[in-house]
Amino acid sequence: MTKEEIKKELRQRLRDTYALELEDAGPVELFYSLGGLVKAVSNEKWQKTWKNYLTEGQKQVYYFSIEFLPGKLLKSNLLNLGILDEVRTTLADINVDLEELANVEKDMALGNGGLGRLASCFMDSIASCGLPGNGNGIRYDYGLFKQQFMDGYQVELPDEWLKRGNVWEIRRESKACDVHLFGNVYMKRLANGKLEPVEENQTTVRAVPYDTGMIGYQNGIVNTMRLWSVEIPVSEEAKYHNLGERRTIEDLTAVLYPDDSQESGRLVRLAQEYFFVSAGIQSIIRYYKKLNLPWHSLSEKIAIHINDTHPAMCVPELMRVLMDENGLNWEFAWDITVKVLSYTNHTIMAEALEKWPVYLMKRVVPRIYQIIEEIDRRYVMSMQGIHPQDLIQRTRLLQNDQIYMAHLAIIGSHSTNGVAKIHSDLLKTIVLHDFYVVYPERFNNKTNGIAERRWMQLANEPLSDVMDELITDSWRKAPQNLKLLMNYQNDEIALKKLREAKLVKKEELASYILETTGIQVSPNAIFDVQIKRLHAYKRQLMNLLHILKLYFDIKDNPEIDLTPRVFIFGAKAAPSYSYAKSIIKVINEAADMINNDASLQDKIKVVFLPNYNVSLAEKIIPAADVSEQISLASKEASGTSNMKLMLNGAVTIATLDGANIEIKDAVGDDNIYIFGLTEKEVYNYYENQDYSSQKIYDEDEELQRILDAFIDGTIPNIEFEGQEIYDSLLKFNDEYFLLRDFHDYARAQEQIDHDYKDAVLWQKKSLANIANAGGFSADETVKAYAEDIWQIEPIFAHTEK
Ligand code: 26Y
Repeated sequence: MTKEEIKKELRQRLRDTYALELEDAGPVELFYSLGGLVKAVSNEKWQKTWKNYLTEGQKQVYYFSIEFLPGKLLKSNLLNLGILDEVRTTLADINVDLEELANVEKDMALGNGGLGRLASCFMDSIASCGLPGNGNGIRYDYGLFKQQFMDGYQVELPDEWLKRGNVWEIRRESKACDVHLFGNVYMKRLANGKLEPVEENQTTVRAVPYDTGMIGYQNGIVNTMRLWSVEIPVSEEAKYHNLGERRTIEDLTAVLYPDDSQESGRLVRLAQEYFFVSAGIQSIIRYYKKLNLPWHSLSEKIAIHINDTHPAMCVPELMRVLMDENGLNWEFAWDITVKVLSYTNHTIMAEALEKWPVYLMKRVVPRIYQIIEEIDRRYVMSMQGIHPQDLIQRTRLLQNDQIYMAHLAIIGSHSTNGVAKIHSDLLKTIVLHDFYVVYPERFNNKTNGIAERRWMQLANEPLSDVMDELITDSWRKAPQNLKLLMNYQNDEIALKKLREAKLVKKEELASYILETTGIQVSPNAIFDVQIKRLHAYKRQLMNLLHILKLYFDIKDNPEIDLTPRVFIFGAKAAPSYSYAKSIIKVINEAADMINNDASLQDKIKVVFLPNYNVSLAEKIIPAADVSEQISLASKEASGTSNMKLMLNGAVTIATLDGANIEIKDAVGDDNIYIFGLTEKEVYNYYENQDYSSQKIYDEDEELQRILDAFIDGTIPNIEFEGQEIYDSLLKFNDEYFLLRDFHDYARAQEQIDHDYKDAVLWQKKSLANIANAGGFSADETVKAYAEDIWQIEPIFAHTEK
């Protein structure tokens, strides 16, 4: 598109929709007009893409996820369509700043954290690699809550992201389908002697899909992310004269559950899970039937991926649709189901492993429960004489009146993967070891990856420009080419350019910090960043213990030679997770104390930025010098902010956990700061039960002073929270071994303080991180899924043949 064409299109849209001239339009009108233009350009490609899939009869994957976290789409859509620069300069000609328009867009925050963001990085990469793949999820009316701080406490506000409408989606009423909940089911014997399920008194709801185009990076491909919204079917309207009952139905897709790895076990959540699973499976089978192929070919045309256990009801639902609605027998339907489905596990934390009480499942989806019972019965039967009785009992679906959703997902699919090497190994050797004995061939690893386009090209233009200049722009299509940067490790001019690019982003972040919090920070200080959900195992509290150590060090010795450092936090706590909320409160109070103490001479500052989300991540990550990845070894399945920060030249301080280990292998020991217990040492403590935080405390004056600060009034306004935290560390024996890892952590931090002073040395480390980040591209990850698990091929490859 030329500049003139863009201008003409914008003019027309502004007139048609708003009765405005280009010169009179404000950012909101301009954003929606530009969004409309983008959609018009991409719709043509979208139509071509799906028609192509249909005529080529290519196998497609459907990625089922209860969370998607795309963030804002304007700039990434412009980039992927190849018109970002043209649009930017066209707007500049009429004195409009593209950034201002981009800010009008609300973050699409239909996810909590890692798992949801991964789903969106995969959507970008699947389209960009030309792979036939679609998302299937829920269109929540309210996304993840907005976070504010009041008196240092987290306050949650609703996220009204749809208030001004969503320019990217298309409501497809013609593709709606019915989903049945509640009621009861019994088996009726037919004349031919066969048993048939009869369902009665069900509540029928309408699932209406809203499709969003997932635009591939400059390759003409546009895939579909389909999100389902609940409505009352027209035929049922009369039943719902009672407003309360209406609301109950409409609430089904009203809000995203704000729990990240903390089970909620609520009825509505279960109904949500079934709702998007059933609607998705129905629409896939409807599509398959259009192809006029025999049922046994289903797995040659369709792959369905279960993102964590939230969509695990795919197993019984696909069975139900194949048997009850299409007359297949159990054995045939089961064979197809296992071939079509695959599953990713994202956590080993016990409290995040989904289990549903039998009574709830029976009530919400009685027919599904029947099928689950039968899967369980057949599983137990088929294992008799092959495996010992206790193993069979441990691996079955039904135990203690609960349904183990991970067991359902593993037994009902052909592939189970973890999300980093260590995580996949732990699944095999410990967490899911019994299943590994039963199905060794089903287990595999797929280390997570990130969409480099969003996290470098869009988020960090100064760095991208330097990269283009040094190694040409080939890395934009082929992230592995970032490796070429290694040739510049001893080139002082190149190092200086990288340093200057970082400074630009640090200055921008410093202004943002000043605007939003009133705190003044120097861009010359080390920007030390910990951004992720607030969770005890991620150990934000250990970061704070170290900050307090520095605080006392400066207090004791005002002349101490410390490199000025700004500690930056971004984290939301699940509203029901009170311990996590207490940690937020104490960080905020400690921050206040430190930031207002002139005697510290700005040697340390602490900034907790509210409302961490994708857009805020895009501001923080390019400005980071140090990346905090300090979870207790064995607890973080992978992590993905570690990859984003590395890509932007931050140097990592880390435990040997999740993908940190692979990052260490990629950059080499000199370019990362490793500390702390290993996963083996952690498990040894579990086995020997010989950890005593009290003992460490009793023998350690420094830790005494730091921990006492929580209860002796040193940190103000935390009477309750301070005590709670103090107790968690001593009375309750420090579940995540903070005291055990503290000194090694402080040692690594001291090394950082020392190394940062040597600007060239530090910049070399930073360069090595950027150069080796290409191995963590989501493009590579989805290609591995495509080859090993889904057996799908890029559309180009197919058409070339
Ligand atoms: C059952 C329910 C309460 C629940 C809700 C959300 C359970 C889990 C989750 C979310 C889990 C999650 O986000 N896990 C993260 O997945 C990332 C992508 O694989 C990993 O990088 C990260 O280590 C892991 O914590």
